[in-house]
Amino acid sequence: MKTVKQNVHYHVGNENETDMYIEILNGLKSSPKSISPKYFYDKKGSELFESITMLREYYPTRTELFILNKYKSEMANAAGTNSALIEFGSGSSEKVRTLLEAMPELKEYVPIDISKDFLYQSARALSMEYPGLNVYAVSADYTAKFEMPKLESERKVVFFPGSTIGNFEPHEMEDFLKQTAELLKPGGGLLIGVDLKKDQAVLNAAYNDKKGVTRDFNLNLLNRLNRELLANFKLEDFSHHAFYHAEKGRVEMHLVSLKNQVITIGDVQIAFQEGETIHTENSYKFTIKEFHQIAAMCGFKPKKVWCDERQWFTIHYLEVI
Ligand code: AVJ
Repeated sequence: MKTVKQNVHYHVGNENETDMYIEILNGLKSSPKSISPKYFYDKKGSELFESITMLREYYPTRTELFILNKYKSEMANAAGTNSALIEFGSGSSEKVRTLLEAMPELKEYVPIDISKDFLYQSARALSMEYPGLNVYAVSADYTAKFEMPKLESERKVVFFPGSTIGNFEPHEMEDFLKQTAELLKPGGGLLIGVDLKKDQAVLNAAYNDKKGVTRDFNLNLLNRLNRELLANFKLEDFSHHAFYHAEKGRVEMHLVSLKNQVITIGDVQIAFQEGETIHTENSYKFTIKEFHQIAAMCGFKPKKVWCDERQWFTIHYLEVI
């Protein structure tokens, strides 16, 4: 039998044992009530997010891809040769393909994602498209400690697109950047997508699209709790509320209870007052200067920043000092 030389390798970086039931119940028993935005992404939620990225009002994905495409050679230059490229939250590895076009000499790519099956499938597909590239798929929660496979390259560069960093609270963002600096070691690079502060009307429209896809995305969380945690939320008794909070510099998303009601999750009861909300997401926005200051506190030296003409979105390249 002919053996096929495989250029894809699978690793378990950490086991993701945080119990969804416990985490969600804690959030709903707190005051104010909250649920982490990471729970948006069940199958339906991932599909709805995909639809969001194609909405006229939702500029981040489109703008980031435009910047990536326009400046990919400069980014490849900054990343340097003989670096391994590590991607956090790689998903289908769609964005990295643009970058890879400008990095034909890249030898090692390490996609890291929490959803194992999808990650392995995407890594396999990518490895077949790039026979000269070694793909090390790592299933892990990259916000926690995880183990890396042994790599040949001298340097590491982390690619973290999507402005996902905007979902972190300030202290979580600091922990994350410090942990990333530790992984990268001095001289290592971070190529990261960061959404900018801008006209509030643009921000509000991006999270309140006319078609109501963002509303469905937010409400789908309740469907997920009904299905996976045996809850009995009635979706018609909650509404989508998203707004830019200027003092906090973030878009907030909430699910608003439209009446006094008691819902059950398994055998636990949760009471809602009319108007009470579940806070489901923060999406922080930054100025270039703000982001540079935070990064500097965490051991990064800003090297380069690429932007679209309207100055709505940035991709930063930073190096660990
Ligand atoms: C995936 C976190 C970047 O904050 O814009 C889109 C998620 N939420 N519409 C964002 C999201 C509502 C998105 N991120």
